[in-house]
This record gives sequence, structure tokens and C-alpha cells, in this order.
Amino acid sequence: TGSMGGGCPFHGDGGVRALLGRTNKDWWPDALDLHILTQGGRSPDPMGEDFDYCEAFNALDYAALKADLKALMTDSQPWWPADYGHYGPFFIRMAWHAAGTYRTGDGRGGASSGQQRFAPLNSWPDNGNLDKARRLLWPIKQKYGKHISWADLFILTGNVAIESMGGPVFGFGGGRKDVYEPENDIYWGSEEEWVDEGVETRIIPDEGKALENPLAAIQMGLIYVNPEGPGGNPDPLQSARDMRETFSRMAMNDEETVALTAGGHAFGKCHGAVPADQLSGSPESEALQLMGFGWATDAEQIEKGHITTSGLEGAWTPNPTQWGGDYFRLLFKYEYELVKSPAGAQQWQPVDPDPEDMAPDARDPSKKVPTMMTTADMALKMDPDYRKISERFRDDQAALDDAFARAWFKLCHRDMGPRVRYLGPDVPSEDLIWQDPVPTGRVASDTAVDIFKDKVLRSGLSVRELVKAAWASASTYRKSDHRGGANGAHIRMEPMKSWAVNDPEELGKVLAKLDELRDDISMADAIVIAGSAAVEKAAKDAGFDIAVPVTTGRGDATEEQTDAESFEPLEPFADGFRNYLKTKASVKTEDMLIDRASLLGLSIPEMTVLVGGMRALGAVSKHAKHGYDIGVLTDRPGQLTNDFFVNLLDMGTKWATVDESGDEEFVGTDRASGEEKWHATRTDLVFGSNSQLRAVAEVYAENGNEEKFVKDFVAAWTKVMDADRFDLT
Ligand code: HEB
Repeated sequence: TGSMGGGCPFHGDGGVRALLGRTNKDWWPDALDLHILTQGGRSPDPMGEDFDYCEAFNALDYAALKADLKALMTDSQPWWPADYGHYGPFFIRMAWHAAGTYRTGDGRGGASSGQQRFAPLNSWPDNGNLDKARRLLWPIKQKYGKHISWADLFILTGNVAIESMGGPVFGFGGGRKDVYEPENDIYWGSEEEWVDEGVETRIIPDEGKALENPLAAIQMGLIYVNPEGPGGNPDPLQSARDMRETFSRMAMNDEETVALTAGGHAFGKCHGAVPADQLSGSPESEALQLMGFGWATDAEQIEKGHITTSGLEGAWTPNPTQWGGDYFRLLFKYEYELVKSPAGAQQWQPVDPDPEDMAPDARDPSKKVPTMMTTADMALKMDPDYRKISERFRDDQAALDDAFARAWFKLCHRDMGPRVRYLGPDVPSEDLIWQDPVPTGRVASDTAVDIFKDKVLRSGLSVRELVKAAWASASTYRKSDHRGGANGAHIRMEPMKSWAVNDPEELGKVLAKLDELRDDISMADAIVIAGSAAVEKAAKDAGFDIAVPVTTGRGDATEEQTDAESFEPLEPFADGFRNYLKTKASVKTEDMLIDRASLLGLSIPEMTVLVGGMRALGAVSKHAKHGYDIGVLTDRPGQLTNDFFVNLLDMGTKWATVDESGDEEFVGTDRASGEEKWHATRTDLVFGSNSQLRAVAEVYAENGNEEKFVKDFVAAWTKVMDADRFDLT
């Protein structure tokens, strides 16, 4: 159905591209290339660096906006009339698909940057016709301008839609700042086809095929599962298996999954009135004069409601614009039989429905049509664990109300980080465990900090140990969902304290000592202060008197505030900054360094100077096999020198692979004498081999730049230590 237009534009360059995932350029080779205009760090963001979205949002007439949104729900437009005269269900689907791309694996996806406006999401088959939903919102976006981002508007509109149909809502937090370009850092998969072109499903247990990390959708182009069942096979139990896997990667358990799906499908309908091959291409591939619309349907057909989106057809309940218990009532009241929609999709229909259990026609309420269920809906009845929950919700509407409202709130806010980042009058005051709540900390006095620093440096703990502990604590931060970081001192709890990357025994010793010395400084602050004191000492030992600034005020989370299991996805498979590799990934190990740097929000120079500095400090994870450190290319570890770069770029050294290491390890020998000098990893050598990284490494190895190196290191270090200090801004 031409989501991309014919042919496979994939020309492999060694297969690496496929492993790194397919990009918009692969899908739409003819698309306008704006990328050359962002070279040299020129921003595509028209709002400029000084624009403060929090300030703009706080000046928003929030009540007026909500009233306008409510009025929009029933303000049907002839170019895309509202089913049943109410756009609510359509907008809920828009909001759910905006939020539903979130995955715990790397924290990417989700509603927080308004990505549904851009490729590939604007053109995913699963997002079919949501281009119309966004365009219906344009007059309101235009009216409120900078005071409401698209990203916030998508979610707020979903909330208002639920409320306007009598549904339960738990709250709304604003603060999602729009971006103005597609997010190229998100790996959506390496398949060359999309769901509507018959791409294989990603979970096939019989063939030992499991869902690749961090993906959370079952086929390319879907938000989660295929409504018709795995790969189009209408098997509710296999669908349940896929739902459980994909929803858990969205941080949803069984109860939340059931509540969300049933609650969502209390509203609206599926669209599959005409065969899909009558549709035009997706927005990204369509003719200019369609002005960003895709899936073009004839105006006359639109008016009649002859629309195809998913290809399935029909409403779930007799009251598709009214919240209530009809979904479960019908699901359990009737036997359902497999039928085909007019567009040819597999779906389920009640056998012999009572007339009052028929649904109204979307355009003509006097006409009655059968209701339906997707195979994924049938999973809520057929899977034994889902069924128990479904029966409970059928019998206890209040329980469903509460579970749906909470799960919806979580769905829409999961990627926003701590509650201090939420804006607006509807922010719920209750702390929720998935927000990783941290008690407000106390600012320590300069004297207290100095006394503590002094004690730490005389404690016998080494620079390397202190730097590693601080890095371990702060570097879990990921800007994708604003989780992790030094605040809360989660590092002293499971699972973080036992991660191999953290050298648990050494870390345990360091944390115990810091705890003993810290007086009333919070543990979270103590870890950062100690690391920063160590950096100061290391700079001093290298001949540079420089202060490493620390901003105290971090709090310590309690065990009760910490959902240990939810922190597991934060464990790094590789941390190039500490020269650590847990398991070799399908991508190169140096790609993993770039990925971590990206999640930390670092620039190329920041990443480079941090790697070089950490190596000089000896702050590498203990090598699993060897007794010696790898990548510490200096004779004086513990001093903040640029030795790593100087030695790496030295032509006197010849590098060769260590065969047994599978291309992960290298040995450097003296070119003249053949004497063994250094051991290094891919992550080290990439700063000499990659031309762009080498250019930056050269800057730091140059005479006269020694002080610049130290200053840049301290600035990048401080940036990482403070990455999660939303309380400061
Ligand atoms: Fe849904 C719709 C599927 C979940 C909400 N969905 C829909 C459709 C389908 C589906 C197929 C149709 C589309 C068209 O238009 O055609 N879902 C599904 C699946 C899942 C889901 C498979 C997983 C299991 N949903 C969900 C959730 C939510 C929802 C979670 C929320 C919460 N949906 C929804 C809505 C709708 C839908 C509201 C309607 C829309 C309209 O009406 O437009």
C-alpha cells in the first residue's frame, strides 16, 4: 500500500547500516535533504537558544486552552468528519500512539518531543490518518503558539478527550519541549519492509527468535502488536504473548496492559471499510499538493465514512463516545467468531448480538452495525492471566476507572523524568514509584564541603576509586527519559551496586567509607563531592590548580521509593568511558560509546575529553580476564594529563589485534624495539582510527593545549555530575 513507494532502497555498506537501523534516507531516498543546513552545529530550532518553554507554558491560559479543546471535540470538519460527531476517540489514539513508542531499554521514544510530526513516525502504517488528527488541532496550536508545544498538546488533547466522554483522568503534567527535526538517534529496527508489506514478526519462539533489545514493537511500523495477531495470524494466545512482551518494554505490567487496552477501546472504532490498496502513500511520500497528508481518501468516501486506517472495521461497544463497562460486558457476554472486515482484515464479531448491543453507524446513528474485537482484544479474554484481571474489571468498574486513569497517566508521563519537571495546575501531588521519587536534599555549606573533601582525600581512597564511584553514580543518567543520575544515590542500592561495570567490591568499600565521613551531607552529594575532589587532586598533581565546582542539594532515595526491577534496563551493556564491555553487541563496541554519550547529552569534544581524562585517571572497570588495566595509556595514572592522547597518536607505537579477543583488544608495541607497551580496546583505538575523532584527539594532544584539556575535562565532568539536577533550573 505504498507506505514507502516501491523498491528497496537499501544498498548495504558492509551490513553495518542494517545493524544500526534504517533511516529516513533509506525509506525515502528522494526526500528533501535539510541535513546540510544543520552542519557546523547550526540548529534547526526556530525558537532559538534563549527560548524558555517552562516560562512560556506557565504563562499559558490553561483553562481557556482546555475549554477550546473540549469544544473542538464536537466541532466536526467536513474534510474529516468526526465519527459519531465526536473526535474524542480519534484524539485518544493520537495521544496513545505519541506516548506508546516509549521503550524502557534505552528510554527513547515516547511523547516528550512531539516526534509524531516527523518521519518515520508520521508515516508508520500504525499511525495511519493521525495526520488528520494533528491538522484538526492546528487552529488551537496556532492560537496558543509558543505557550503550548505540540508534544504537550498531543497528550493534553488525549486527556481532554477522555474527560469529555466521561472517562477518568489522573492528571496532566506539561513541559514537553518540541524539537524541530526527526530524532535520528532512535533505532527502530533493521528490517527492510514494514508491517503492511508483510515484514516478519519479531517474536517466533519456534525459531528461537526473540524481540531484539531495545525494540518494543512486534513488526516494523507498529507501535506495539499487530491487531490481527502475530504476523496476521488471529491467535489470541500468541497475541497475548506479544502484548506481554511489548507492553513490559513500555514499563506496563499485566494489569496496566489490560486496563489500558480495554479502557482505550471503550472509545471509538476501527476503520477498514475499503480495501487498503485504494489508499495513496504515507505523508512523507505523498505529492506536494497534499500538503503533508497521506493515505488520501476520496472526499465523497470520507463523508460516507468509507475510510480505511488499520483495515479492521467497527466499534468495540454500543456507546463508543461514552466511558463505561460495555467493553468487558460484551467481551464476556458473547461468543466471538472470526470474520473478515470489508478491507479483508481478520477480526472477531459477537455471535447473535442483542439489538441493544449493536453499535451505531459512525455517520448515521439510526443505523445499527455489529460490534467487533481485534485478536489483541480477544487476548484479554483467552489468556488465563489477562482473563482474571479482565473479569475483575468487569465486576468492579471503580477498579477499572482507577487502573485506567493511573496507567494512562503513566503511559503519557513515563518519559518525563522526575516530578519536578512537570508543569501546570493538573499535576497530581501523589508521588508515583515509576517517577523514581527522591526527597528534597539540603544544600551543604562551603565549609562542610571543604571539611568533607579534606577527609576524603586523607582517607586512603584513591583518585581512581573516587572517580569511578562518582561516575558510576552520575553516568546512569539518560536524557531520553530523564532517569538515572546521581540524585537519590540509587547507586548504593540493588541492582546498581551489583552491576559488574561498577566493580561491586571496590564500590562497596568506597561507599562505606564515604558514608562514614559525610556527617550530614547526603550520600548522593557525598559521592559527587568526593569524585570532584579527586579530579581536583589529579589536576593539581599534573600541575593545574583548578576548582571542580559541585552544586549540593541532592537527596537520598529510600528503598521504598525505589523499584529495583525498573532500574535494570539502565545497566550499560558497554561503558566506553570506563572501557567496559559486558556483552558484545550486534553493533561495534565504539557505537555503544557513541550511544552512551548521546544519552548523556554530550558533544563529540566532551565525549573525547572525558574518555581521555578517565583513562589518565586510571578510572577503568577491572578487566574481567586480565589483572591489568586496559586503555590506561600513561605512566602516571591518577594525574589529569593528556597522556592518553599523546601516547595514542604516537607513531612510535604499532598496534595489532589480540586474536583471542575477537577484535575487541589490541596490543601496542614499540615500533623499533618490538617491546610491548600498551593494551587497548576498540573504544580506545577509535580515537586514533576514526578521522573525525582523531582530529579532536589531536587537539588534546597538542602542545599548548594541556590546560585546555584539563578545563574541558572539568567542564564535561561537571555536566555529567549535574545532568539530572532539574531542581536547579
Ligand atoms: Fe487501540 C483504535 C489496536 C491498544 C485506544 N486500536 C484502534 C484500532 C486498532 C487498535 C486496530 C483501529 C484504528 C483504525 O482507525 O482503524 N489498540 C490496538 C492494539 C492495541 C491497542 C492491537 C494493543 C493491545 N488502543 C490501545 C490502547 C489505547 C487504545 C492502550 C489507549 C489507552 N485504539 C484506541 C482508541 C481507538 C483505537 C481510542 C479508536 C480510534 C478512533 O475511533 O478513531
